[in-house]
Parts: sequence; C-alpha cells; structure tokens
Amino acid sequence: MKKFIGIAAVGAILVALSGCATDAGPGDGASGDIVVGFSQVGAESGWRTANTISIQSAFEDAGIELKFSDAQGKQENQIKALRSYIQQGVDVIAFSPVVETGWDTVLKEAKDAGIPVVLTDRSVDSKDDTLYESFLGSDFILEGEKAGDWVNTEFADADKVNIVELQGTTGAAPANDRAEGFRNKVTDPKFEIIASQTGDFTRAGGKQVMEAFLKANPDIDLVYAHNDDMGLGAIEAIEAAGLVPGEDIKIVTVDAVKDGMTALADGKINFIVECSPLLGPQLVEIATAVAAGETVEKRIVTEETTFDQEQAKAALPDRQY
Ligand code: GYE
Repeated sequence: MKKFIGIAAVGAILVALSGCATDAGPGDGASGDIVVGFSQVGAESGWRTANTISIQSAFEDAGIELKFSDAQGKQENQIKALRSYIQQGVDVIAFSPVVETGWDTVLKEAKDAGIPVVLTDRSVDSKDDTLYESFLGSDFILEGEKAGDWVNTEFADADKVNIVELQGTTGAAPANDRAEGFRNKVTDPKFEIIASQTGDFTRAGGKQVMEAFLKANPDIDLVYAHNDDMGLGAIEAIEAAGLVPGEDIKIVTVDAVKDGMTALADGKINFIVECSPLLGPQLVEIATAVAAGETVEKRIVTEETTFDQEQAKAALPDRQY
C-alpha cells in the first residue's frame, strides 16, 4: 500500500510539473482520487437508512468514489463483497459487520493485499486487531447501561417488574452488547426478564415477537427493545391487544430515529437512548487518512445522548433522520 502511494505521489508530482491535468484514474492511491469499497448490513431499520444516506452523501460531497453494496442481512454476501473489493484493488475497504464472528479469513486476505480496512458501526470479535485500522461507532454496552439506568429510576418504587426484551439480530455486536449493558444495571431482584427473543432489528420482527410475548405473559410491565423499529412494532402489537403503550406497558428503546422520537413525544415510548447513524463525515476522514498510510485512532466512539418525552419534543423539529 505504502509503495502504491509512493508511486502515485511521484506520478502526481510529475503531472504537476508538466502542468498536465490528467485524470490519474481510480484505485491508484493518488490523494483525492481514492476508491473506497463499502459493504452495508442491509436496510433493516430507520437507523440503517439514515446511516446509508450519511455515508453515501459524505463520500459524494468529498468527491471520493464509493463502491457500495447492500448485504441484505447476510454475512456470506458481505464476505463476497469484501472479496470483490479486494479483487478490484480498492484503496480502502469499510464495512459494518452484520455479526461479530467469522471475519478473520477475509480480513487476512485484505491485509495480504495491502488494503486497509475500517470497521464502521459494528465491530468484529477478532483477537488480532492488526486486521483492521480503526473501528468507528457507538459504545453499545454503554447504550444498554443507559437504558438500564432509566429503568432503575422509572421503577424505583415498584415491588416487582416483569420485563420482556426484543433483541437485535442474533450475533450482532449491538444485540450482544445492549443485552449485556442492560443486565449490568438492572440487577435488583425485583426485576425479572421474563422473555427475551430476537426481532432482527425490524418493525415486523418486533411486532411478531411482541404478539407472542403478550399471548404467553399476561403481566408485562416493560419492553426493552434494542432499537426503535422493534419498539414501534411492539406498539402495534400492544395496541392490537387492547392495551395502551407507554402506560399499561412502558417501553424503552435505542436509536432515536424520527419515528421513534415521534412515538416518544406522543407518549407511546417512554425513553430512548440515542445511537447516532451519522457516521459518514468521520468515515471519509478516516478512509482518506488510512489511504495515505497514516495511522488513525484504533477506536473512535460516537457521541450520544438520551431522550425523555420533553427532550424528544424539543429535538424533533431539527431531527435530520
Ligand atoms: O441500532 C439498529 C440497526 O448497528 C447500531 O443496527 C446499529 C443497529 C441499530 O438495525 O437500528
């Protein structure tokens, strides 16, 4: 990779000296003329849509060619996309791994080809952290802990709290970590997680699982949904069962996309932990730096907040996504 940049830089100097403005072509590593291959998880949620728009528009604004592929939620599709980017000799590969495990082989192939890899949004569980340059994204354990903190306050005076959990995609970092963070905080024996199942981060999944939860459990006090979309699906199921979401059954979610924030402002969701999908501009910076052979921070954590009903009402008019 370094060699590549060296050759390209010499080329750029020669072009500059000769005053001849030729297009150096994609993939040659010349500054400002890099090619980035990005493999997205899919289009499972409002968060994902906002994330895709953020990434595509940031690269467009920066004038950097972005090859984009949608894995439709399948790891095998992502591995195929990564291999195709390696074959095409892109300058940087970035991807949001659908699940945490099973990446070492393909990451090693990228490393052997001299192509730096940047993880965005979700991480891998690889023991060898030389297989990627940087991981840009949220602290999902902290998000789960923030949800747990709210639960402790909200139910401070309760004797017994029956909780159901709508988990994210099985094996995905945000599903694993949001479950863990929540359990780090919700430790009082009065809390019981009576049911926990994946809704795959989708609205339809959240609805379906919540319908089953409601049938099996007459006395649910709280839904902890790993994202807004599943919380929104749960609202539909709760209303269909003749109950009032936000009152008969409280709901806490993660993400804070517009639809989630609207439900919070309406009192159907009670609290949302923010997870920012607007990773595009930072990803452009990181990709540009690693393409130039620079070392970047191994871990870049997104800054995030939380919202109650009043805060959601105040934030909604300016919410971009
Ligand atoms: O919370 C969820 C999406 O990986 C942080 O994936 C992301 C999660 C997000 O489907 O809505």
